[in-house]
Amino acid sequence: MVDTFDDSDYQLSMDNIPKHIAIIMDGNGRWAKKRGLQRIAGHKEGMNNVKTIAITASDFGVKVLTLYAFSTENWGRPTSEVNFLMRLPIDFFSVFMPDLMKNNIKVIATGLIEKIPKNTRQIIQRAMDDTKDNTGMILNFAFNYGGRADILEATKALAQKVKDNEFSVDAIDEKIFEDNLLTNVLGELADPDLLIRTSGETRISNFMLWQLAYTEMVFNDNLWPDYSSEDLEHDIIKYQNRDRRFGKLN
Ligand code: V07
Repeated sequence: MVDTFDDSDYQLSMDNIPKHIAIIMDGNGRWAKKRGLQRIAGHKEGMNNVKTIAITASDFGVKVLTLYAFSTENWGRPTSEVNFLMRLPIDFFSVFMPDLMKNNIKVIATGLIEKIPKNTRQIIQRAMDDTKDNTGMILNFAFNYGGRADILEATKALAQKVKDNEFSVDAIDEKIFEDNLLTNVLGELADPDLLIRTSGETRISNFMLWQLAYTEMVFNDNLWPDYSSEDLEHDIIKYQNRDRRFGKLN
């Protein structure tokens, strides 16, 4: 049913918009290769598309858009590519800051931020400061993020708190666990309602392992630089035609 779903007759319903959408922006390297360009040209094009999709999501009334920008595993790529990727947030904000302000979008970053180069970190921090009073959509960059690392760090923090007698082992429940994950800043919006992965790959790749427990997933065949506002609309329509049960029967 899900895979044969034809949404051409269906319309977007504005009262069932997923509150939190997470996207794995895959296919930038392949997009470049298809055109005989270097991988970094694909990353640059992908960066421009972040603006388009963020504004569209904001217009639809999405409350949180999480974008998987750099995983803890991406350090294993060639140094030249890693260096290029580390500069993309600088380019991004130097070009798109006015658009973010105009659309009342608030920027945050979740990930092991300490490990990224100082100048990039400072630019991200400044963007977070400059947009902190914006009341619209939260644009959350998962930057140097890994799902297992997130869970491991939470576990260590909890172990330390038990050791410090902040609470007993038995007191640890899902709420306390979530308070120690990197997404705790998102409060009740921490868990995505919809995960989209572009470029036809059907894996989670260590993204938000805890938070994706009940998330609906849509795998779109388009490469990220080609992923359009219409694609986002179609993927949200797919979400709206799913039956979310959270393990219950109803
Ligand atoms: C990156 C462009 C999108 C496709 C995926 C790979 C390349 C935007 C950012 C970014 C990150 C943090 C931030 C502001 C912008 C970014 C990386 C890669 C590493 F605060 N796009 N983009 N960061 N790509």
